[in-house]
This record gives sequence, C-alpha cells and structure tokens, in this order.
Amino acid sequence: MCLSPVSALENMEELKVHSDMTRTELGEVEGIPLTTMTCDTWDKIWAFQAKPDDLLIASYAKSGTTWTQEIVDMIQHDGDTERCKRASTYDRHPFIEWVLHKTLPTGLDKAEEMPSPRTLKTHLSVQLVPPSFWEQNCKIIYVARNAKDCLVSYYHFHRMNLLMPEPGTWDDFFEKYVAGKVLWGSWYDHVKGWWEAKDKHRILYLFYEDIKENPRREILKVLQFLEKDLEKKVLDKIIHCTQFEVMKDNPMANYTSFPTEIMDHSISPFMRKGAVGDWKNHFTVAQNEKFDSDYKQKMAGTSLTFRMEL
Ligand code: PPS
Repeated sequence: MCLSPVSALENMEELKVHSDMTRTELGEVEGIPLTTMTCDTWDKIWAFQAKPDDLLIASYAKSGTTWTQEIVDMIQHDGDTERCKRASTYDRHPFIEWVLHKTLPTGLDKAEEMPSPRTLKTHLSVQLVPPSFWEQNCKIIYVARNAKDCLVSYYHFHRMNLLMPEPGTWDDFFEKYVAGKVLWGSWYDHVKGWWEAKDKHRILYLFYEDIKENPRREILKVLQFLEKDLEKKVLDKIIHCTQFEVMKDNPMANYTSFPTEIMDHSISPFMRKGAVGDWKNHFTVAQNEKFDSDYKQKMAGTSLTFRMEL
C-alpha cells in the first residue's frame, strides 16, 4: 500500500508535547548508555521480529542517517518527490529503539503497524541489534562519519533537542564523547563493531565524506545493494533532491515538523552545516592533540580509516 501525501499526513498521529517531556537521563544496556525509556522497554526491543524484506539503516548518531534515509526513500519511490513527502523522516522510517514518551507510539509500535517492505532506523551498536535481523538475513546500510565532525554535530544536536541529555559546555561534552559516556556509547566501538560485522552479513558500509565528495558514485552503490535500476534522469533528480541545501528546505526531511518544545531550531538547526571539516571551527589546538593521540590508541588494529577533511 502506498498512501498519497495527503492521506498519509491525515493518518499521522500528531506529536503531542507533554509537560513531563524533559531531557532524558541515561541508563545502560550491556554497558552501552541508552535513554532510560529505551532501557525500560529493552526486552521488547530485543524481541523485535524483523522480516526478511526489512531494510535497516544503521549509524552512530549524527553520521548522515537522515541523508541516507532520504536517498533510500527516493530510490524506493523511483525519484517521486511527492511520495517521499508523504510524511516526515521520523514517520517514514520507524526508529526501532526510540521512545519519545510513555503515551506516544514507540518506534517498535510504528514498525509493527507498518506494511512491508519496511525501512527502519537504528543507532544501536551492532551487538545490540535485535537478533531477528541476523536470523532473517536483512539488508542493512550502515553510514559512518568521521569522529570529529560527529562530535561537533552531536554537541549542537544536544543543545537543540530538548529531550537529549544535558550536554554541558563544549569542553564537558568533548570529554564525555571521547570517554564514550554519551547516548549510544562510544563512537569508536560503534564504527569498529559494524565494520567487523560487514564481512559476515549483508551490510553496505558507507561514509558521509564519500557521499559528500561524490554523491553519484555512492548513490549508485546503494542502488546496486538494493538491486534497483533507475534511468539517468531519475538518478540526477535524486542527487539534486538529497543535496544539503534542498533537504534543509524540505519540511519532511529537516525535522521542523517536530514541536519547538522538542527540537528548537533557533538554538541550532537540525540541518546545521552539512559539511566535512567543521570540527576545525570548534576544537582548540590542545583538544585536537589530545583527541588525536587518544584516537590513535582506540583505532589501532582496525583497517577502518576516516577522512577528517576533503
Ligand atoms: S540523527 O539525529 O542522528 O539521525 O542525525 P543524522 O541524520 O545522522 O545526522 C545529521 C547530520 O547530517 C547532516 N545532513 C547532511 N549533510 C550533508 N548533506 C545532506 N543532504 C545532509 N542531510 C543531513 C546534518 O546537517 C547534520 O550534520 P551537521 O554537521 O550538524 O550539519
């Protein structure tokens, strides 16, 4: 079933703001910091039943998830922009471990209601992905972004998303991120864990920097992975519509449909800079040295490499 943009919107549950919606505290599942609401529903999340034709888009937070979601949705809908505007990113692709409020449908509820084939989102570390995804041999697209730009983007996201844990100052957040004491845990363990998994499962591992450098080349990889073939003019349209400036103006992709009590874009827009190398505007020289030496240790022994600038 494919709803027209209007009927899909009419069927969408309105996102209500509740007075007890406040910045979340963190709990832990197997040592990974997750929101207390995710921890409280963990048994259900772990028992989630994936289907063989589910596609999972996975990432560490702020790595280009929304961008990848838009690229995938446009491919799945043959470049039909109206169909891709049927609902916000948040409603098009259920976020399996997310619980906004106890009275609102969870990511799992949305996934369960959704007809197949479903495209789902997660920021979970590979070892926390519900086992049915592996049992069903689902396709997974993982997108990774260099640690420094991810940190900067995550800091600003904590400032503007008023349900995220309190970020503290830039210096505080920097320390927490390096120590892996932030929501979804250590960036280092996340990217390395998924990198190892890609050789054992149907995982397409993409890099934000590569998509930025050459979107055509990377979108072609996604097309091939999804076993789709599109005419050149459709591909050109997808490249155009998934550019940063175009997505920034797309209310169905830029998270402006969220109430300002949850995401306050006047503090920092969700579509903030969309650049590679913005970390240079944030890191002090001392922070950069400290980060680099710690990075070397944490990333020793992996074949995974990142570009911090283009
Ligand atoms: S989330 O909340 O974890 O799902 O965020 P996520 O979508 O992974 O990452 C948000 C960052 O990705 C940038 N973005 C883009 N960059 C380039 N091109 C396009 N089309 C695009 N769409 C989103 C977004 O601006 C966030 O990065 P920063 O550095 O904060 O700008």
